[in-house]
Amino acid sequence: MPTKLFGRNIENQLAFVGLANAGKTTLVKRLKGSESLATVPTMGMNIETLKIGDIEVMAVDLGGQATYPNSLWEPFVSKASGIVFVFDSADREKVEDAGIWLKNVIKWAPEDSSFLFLANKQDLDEAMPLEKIIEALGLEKEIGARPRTFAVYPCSALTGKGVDEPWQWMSDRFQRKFKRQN
Ligand SMILES: Nc1nc2c(ncn2[C@@H]2O[C@H](COP(=O)(O)OP(=O)(O)OP(=O)(O)O)[C@@H](O)[C@H]2O)c(=O)[nH]1
Ligand SMILES: [Mg+2]
Repeated sequence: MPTKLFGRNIENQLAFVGLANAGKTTLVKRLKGSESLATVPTMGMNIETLKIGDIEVMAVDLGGQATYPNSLWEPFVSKASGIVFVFDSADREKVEDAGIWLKNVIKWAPEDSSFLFLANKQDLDEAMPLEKIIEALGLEKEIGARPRTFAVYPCSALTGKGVDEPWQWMSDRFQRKFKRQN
């Protein structure tokens, strides 16, 4: 029997994680096609529904501030089918901190989950290029460990540039999984 959370199958769960201000809520709003991308810091979490083909996906947008990563992320990440780690490419001071949380999230993620790392805020002049981020966070190793289920893309949730391709990747992963279950 599939486990239910708020009346939905949690197998179809997508967890959005990343440090505060990385752009998770902006991204979810864009994926939902919301008219306004205005956000406030997420207190706790927001739960949204996203459509992938004819699959209804529960998107859990988790707050990145203060104590949330410690207390709130693990229960959602450890049951998610898809995990989206949003990284602020322009925040050079928090690279190390982001790397620590990324390692934890990778550890909590189910082995067969689809893991998407997004180097967000690429529209900003001060954004680090993708190659630098891959090197700083040791992403090469993660891709090598699970080449089909771990993907890395640069994007801007604010302008929308580069968002379609990774979302297509995640959609393909969900559709593949859904087909296997039927
Ligand atoms: N320039 C730029 N700004 C962005 C981008 N994505 C988000 N932002 C801005 O970054 C700020 C924080 O965005 P949120 O989406 O609220 O960040 P969050 O990750 O949900 O933050 P928490 O809820 O506190 O964990 C807002 O001012 C956004 O407009 C982007 O791709 N480029
Ligand atoms: Mg938020």
